[in-house]
Amino acid sequence: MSRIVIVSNRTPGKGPAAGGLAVALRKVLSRHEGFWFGWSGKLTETPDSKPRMEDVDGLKVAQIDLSPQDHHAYYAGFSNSILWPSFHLRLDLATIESYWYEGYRRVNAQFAKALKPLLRPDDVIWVHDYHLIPLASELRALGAKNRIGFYLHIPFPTADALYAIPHHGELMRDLSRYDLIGFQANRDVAAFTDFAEHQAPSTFGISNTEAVDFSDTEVAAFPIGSDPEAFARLATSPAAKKMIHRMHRALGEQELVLGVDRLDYSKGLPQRVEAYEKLLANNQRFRRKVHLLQVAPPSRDTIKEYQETSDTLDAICGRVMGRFAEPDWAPLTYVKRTYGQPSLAGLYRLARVALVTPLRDGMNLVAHEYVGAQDPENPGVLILSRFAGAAEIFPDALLVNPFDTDETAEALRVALDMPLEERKTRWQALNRAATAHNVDDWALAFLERLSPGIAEAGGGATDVIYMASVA
Ligand code: ADQ
Repeated sequence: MSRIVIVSNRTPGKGPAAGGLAVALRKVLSRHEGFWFGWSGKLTETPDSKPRMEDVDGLKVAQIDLSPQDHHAYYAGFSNSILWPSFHLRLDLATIESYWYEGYRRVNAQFAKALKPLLRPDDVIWVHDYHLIPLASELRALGAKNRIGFYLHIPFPTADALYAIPHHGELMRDLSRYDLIGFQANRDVAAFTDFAEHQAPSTFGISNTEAVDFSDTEVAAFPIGSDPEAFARLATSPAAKKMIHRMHRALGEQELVLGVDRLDYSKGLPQRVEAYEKLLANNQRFRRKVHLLQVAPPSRDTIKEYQETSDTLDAICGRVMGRFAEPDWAPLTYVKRTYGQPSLAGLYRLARVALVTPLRDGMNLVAHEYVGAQDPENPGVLILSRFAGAAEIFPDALLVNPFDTDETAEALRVALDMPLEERKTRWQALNRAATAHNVDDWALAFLERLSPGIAEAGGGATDVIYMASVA
């Protein structure tokens, strides 16, 4: 029986997985036999090229270490200072150092060299995310003829932003070595197709002047989701109730407006707080009646642009406090830490409004989780950026342009004033959509398209090899 090999940047660690993606991928592996391959999280000057096979909470994981220099160039450098900002259309935040590309390719070659000896001819390989675009090319160069699929968790850029990425021609050629490319949203498929059909190859230098042939690569949208039923259960768990109780004591009669994000410039946090500031400025009646809780644990904080986003957010939260706080009332709380899923589910359940307003996002799982955790008899309102992939799934949210803070402030007013009947009608539609796009079906749909029949065959025991790098 074919095994499934999942490859991502980081291998999963022991204990409960923090992010939605890690939870989703673990789920695949709990149903299919196999393993997960990726970076161990360890840095060493002389990494062993042979992977270590370990059992991590019942999951087979093969992992390699990396040298600090290679890891820096590959991860903080090319992946997160060039690809991430460019794919999110933030060219102003991209930093280009030409040697980072060499490190990026070197790490992908190391991954391929370590993974290839573990492969059987009929293994099906599922590679995750922008850190590993060249992996199929590197594996093919070593003779791998397996079915290899690639899933991009972040948005695909417009052609202009793509052309701003050094070596974009090689990266596109790398993508053409996959049998299947999965995107989050139709928007991404359209951007990719636009590039593929109207390539303007570089005439600078002697390489990359030929258009890339994508005729052997299938491309489709596979919108990821969460597990809404699990969030519904979690939201009434003892840990969630404890969090709700704690918050009730702190909030009294105030309505909770909630934001939950990694601290990343793509999430639109300063604009969000500014919209809240406008709500309070324009509508005196909401003062003392609402409270914004923004949960935003730091992420990638060795990168300058992330530190700057953190400073900006500190400043704007301070400004709103200074403008509206009184000795016995604070308009907002800003918490920089992670919570377990049950506590998070409690916060979602209590929140009258969720502000999910990224400037650009592949999908955004917080939107899915919030919908899953609502009380059907008294659901809250989802305010969602039209630039999140989730906007294609949730047309019944209040869709906003996150750059237009007046519009978001007005959406907040509408959400806080929304009658129960309308909240219920909207939530029922949102919950149907979240259920229809649950994470289990997402994984099966991708695998089934990559290798027809594999999902059914895997009911209990397909071998899954997960060679991966989760951001
Ligand atoms: P992210 O950019 O990390 O993911 P998102 O989809 O919102 O964004 O996922 C965040 C996950 O982290 C959620 O599951 C959330 O519960 C969790 N999380 C966030 N803050 C937390 C906190 N303070 N404590 C605990 N957990 C927290 C990337 C892409 C997205 C895409 C996902 C999955 O950028 O667009 O939806 O991958 O494909």
